[in-house]
Amino acid sequence: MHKIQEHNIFMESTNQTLGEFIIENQEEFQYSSGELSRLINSIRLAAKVVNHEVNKAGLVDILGSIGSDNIQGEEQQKLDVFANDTFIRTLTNREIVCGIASEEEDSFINIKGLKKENENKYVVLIDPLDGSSNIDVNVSVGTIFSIYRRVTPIGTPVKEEDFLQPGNKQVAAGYIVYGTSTMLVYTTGHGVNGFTLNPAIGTYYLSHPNMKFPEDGYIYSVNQGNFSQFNEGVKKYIQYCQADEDNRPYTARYIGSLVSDFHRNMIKGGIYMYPSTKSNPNGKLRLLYECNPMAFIAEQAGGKASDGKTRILDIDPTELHQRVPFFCGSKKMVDKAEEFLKEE
Ligand code: AHM
Ligand code: MG
Repeated sequence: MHKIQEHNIFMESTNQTLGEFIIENQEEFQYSSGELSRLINSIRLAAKVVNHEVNKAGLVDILGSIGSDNIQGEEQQKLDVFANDTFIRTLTNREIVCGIASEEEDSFINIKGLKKENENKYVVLIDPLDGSSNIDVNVSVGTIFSIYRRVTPIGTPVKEEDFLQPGNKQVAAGYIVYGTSTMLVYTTGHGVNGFTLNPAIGTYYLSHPNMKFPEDGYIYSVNQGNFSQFNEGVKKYIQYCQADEDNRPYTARYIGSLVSDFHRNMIKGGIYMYPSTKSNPNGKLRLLYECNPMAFIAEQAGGKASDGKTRILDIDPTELHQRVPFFCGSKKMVDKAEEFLKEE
């Protein structure tokens, strides 16, 4: 049986708020002008609004589908639309970015300045409500965001190439998990910090400073219902996880909400996998909205993210809604999964 690992759950309580933390760490940003800080502040605000709505989902007529499909033919839930609108509206009204791409939008959005040219440097890519099929059953969902500096000239309309950058060019990335408590976790390339929302006063407090993936873990998270559709390497790795040897079998935990599965694995040690399947040869998850930001956070927390062979952050994207197989988590576990995949 597996031995219980030491968790890196941080019980220290600090009184530092997210707002204070952002100001204090502003100089860490390479091109600090306060713009990135204001951008993260806007995301923090939008996340509070979405959190409020998610939490009353069971009370009001907000559950269920609105009967339209998004670009990828998936049914959009009402809260998906609400979260998408909230993030886009907040970032647009505050004129804080020059462009936004969202998992829920067909194409990217160019943000024009109201009074003068938009001189902002950053573009945001967002999955406004990830795992939304879980909302109806009161299971945690999340928001994922990723921030890049534009590559086209400031003051001109953004182009697709501003969004199609490899993940190693991200300047910040984060997620919000709307769980038993609401947390915002983010990185600007200087480690990963987690903030918990105190709903009574609407303030996030630094609750998980310097989060780290345990180097090894004992949890594997995969939709095992797809087992018959996985390739041999993935099947063998899953069998390895289940074998009664050394410190195995591992524990299987799969919420079906990437943010929540990732968050648990980062705290306890584990691997999340969404491999290619016969019906989805590139897996299900989107490189730009889901895999890159999670990979950046994972690496900043000492973990690893791979498509099975290549580092996620080194993949050159070719389209906005591109999908890739995803293996992410404790470094030793991802290394092991790659070993099995290489043998193919
Ligand atoms: P979504 O962006 O449409 O919500 O899909 C992404 C979600 C992930 O959060 C989750 O890990 C995965 O899809 C679950 O997929 P499946 O139900 O195929 O296991
Ligand atoms: Mg998603």
